[in-house]
Amino acid sequence: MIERTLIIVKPDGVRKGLEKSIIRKYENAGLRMVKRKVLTPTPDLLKKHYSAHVKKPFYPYLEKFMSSGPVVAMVFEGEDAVATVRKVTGATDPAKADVGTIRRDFGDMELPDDDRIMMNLVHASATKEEAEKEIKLWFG
Ligand code: FUP
Repeated sequence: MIERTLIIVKPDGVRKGLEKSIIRKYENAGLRMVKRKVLTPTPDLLKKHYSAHVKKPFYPYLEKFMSSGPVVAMVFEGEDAVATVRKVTGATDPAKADVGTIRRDFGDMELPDDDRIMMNLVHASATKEEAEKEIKLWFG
């Protein structure tokens, strides 16, 4: 089924100049970018985006990291876009992500500024429902 999903190149991905390489990974998986915008997310937007995590002990560090600079929010479209994007993105912890995935190939073994959060280059919607909600939140 043709679907749409949300990708966010996080501040670490932008600072490392990885936007184009990341886009190419998704394009090589047969998807195309249909929306793109650059912004520095506000705490209010992040609390909505990470509503499932907002009460967790690591959340303040996650918010600080995600609002530390510009991110690139994008919508990708294609066959089974949600699952395809998650596969190409790789596991949450870059050290556990499969070879060939974005988080593994472009991630590094450096310790993050704050060791309580994982800086893993991209966010990708986990389910079709989450994708629809997140696209509305980030693109209105
Ligand atoms: P993912 O769906 O792979 O982005 O991962 P989650 O929704 O589980 O987590 C969202 C973000 O919170 C991750 F990208 C990294 C961060 N996180 C941590 O830093 N530590 C944790 O224990 C869990 C999540």
